[in-house]
Amino acid sequence: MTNNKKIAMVSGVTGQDGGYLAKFLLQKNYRVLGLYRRGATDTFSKLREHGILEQIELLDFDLLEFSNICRLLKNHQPDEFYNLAAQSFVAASWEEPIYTAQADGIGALYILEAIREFSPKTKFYQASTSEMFGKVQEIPQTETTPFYPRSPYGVSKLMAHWMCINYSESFNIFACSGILFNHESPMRGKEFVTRKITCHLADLFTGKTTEPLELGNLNAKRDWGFAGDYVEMMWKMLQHSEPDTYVVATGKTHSIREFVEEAGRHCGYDLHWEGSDENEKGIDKKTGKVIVKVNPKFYRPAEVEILIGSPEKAKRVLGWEPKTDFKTLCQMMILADIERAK
Ligand code: F7E
Repeated sequence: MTNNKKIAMVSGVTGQDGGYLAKFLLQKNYRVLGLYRRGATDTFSKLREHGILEQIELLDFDLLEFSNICRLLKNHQPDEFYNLAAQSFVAASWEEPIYTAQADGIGALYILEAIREFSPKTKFYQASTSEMFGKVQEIPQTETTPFYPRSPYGVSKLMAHWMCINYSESFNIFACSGILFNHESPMRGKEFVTRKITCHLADLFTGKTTEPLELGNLNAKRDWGFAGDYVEMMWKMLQHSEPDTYVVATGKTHSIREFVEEAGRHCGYDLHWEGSDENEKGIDKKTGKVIVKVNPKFYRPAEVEILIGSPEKAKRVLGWEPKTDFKTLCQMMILADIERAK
C-alpha cells in the first residue's frame, strides 16, 4: 500500500548521511525517493552495504540544474525534503570555491524556490554545519553563537542557512536547519580525516602497506559524533510543530592526535610523539616503527582550530541525545576497516 506512505526526498542519498537517513526513513515506513548525481564512480556502494539499494526509488538530480529540481518537486510533491547533497570536503573548497558556492549555497536556494513555487507544503531540512562557526566566537557553540566561517565551504553553507531561515519567515515554508558538527561512521568518505586514519591504520595492521600515515594539523579539535545517531535528529526536526535551527553535537571535543592514538590502540600501537610541527612523527613504542608523519600538504589555508557544540536545545526541545561516544565511534570505524582490509 505505497499510496498511504509519506514521501521523503533525500538529496545526496549516495553519501554517508544519505545512506543512514534513507535506512532510518524506510524503517519508519516512508517511501524514499533518493536523489543522486549521475556520473560519480561506484555511486551506490554505501546503499548496497546498507542493504537498502532495492528499496529506494532513485532519481537523477543535480544541485546546479534548476529545471530538474523544479520538475522533481512538481511531479512528486514530497512530504519532506532532506538536502544532504553538497560539495562537502572543506579542503577542496579552496580549489573549487565557485563550484562550492553554487552547489552548497545557490543549490539550496534552488530547492527552496522550487518548494515555494511548486510544492509549498513540503517540509525542508537543510544540512547546515559547524564549519559556519569556524573561528569560534564562543565555547561551546550554540544556536545563538555568532558565525565566523573560515573556508569557502563554510561561507557557502552560511548562505544556505540564512536562506532557509529567510524562506521560512518570508513565505511560511517549513524549513529547518540542523547545525551538525562532524559526524563519522564506517561509511565516511576516505578524504575525511577519521576515515583516512582508520583506512590507513587498517592497511598497516594487515600488511597491505608499510608506509606511514601522512596527516596535516594534528592539533585541530573536533566534536565527533556518529552519523547513525545524527540522522534521527534530522527527522525529529521535521516532526516538530515549528521549524527551527538546532545544534547537533556531542558536547565533547578531541584532537586529530587523540583520534589516531585511540584508533592505533586497536591495532596494538602505543604511539609516542617526537619532533614538532612538520617534523613531528608518531612512533610505536614497542617496535620503534614510524606510524604517522606530518605532511604540510594537508594543512589548510585557514584552519578551524576547535569545535565543540552544545546539544542542550536538541535534548530540551526534541528529546534527542547522542548515543555513541568517541571511543565507541573510533572502535566501530577501525574494526570495520580492519575487516574490509582482510
Ligand atoms: O577535517 C584536520 C583538518 O576533513 C577535520 C565535513 O563533513 O565536518 C567535516 O569537515 C580536521 C581539520 O573534516 C588531515 O585540518 C589533519 O582540522 O575530517 P575533515 P572537516 O573539515 O572538519 C564538517 C562539520 C562539515 O560540514 C564538512 O562537510 O582534521 N586534518 N590532517 C586533516 N583533514 C583531512 N581531511 N586530511 C588530513 O590529512
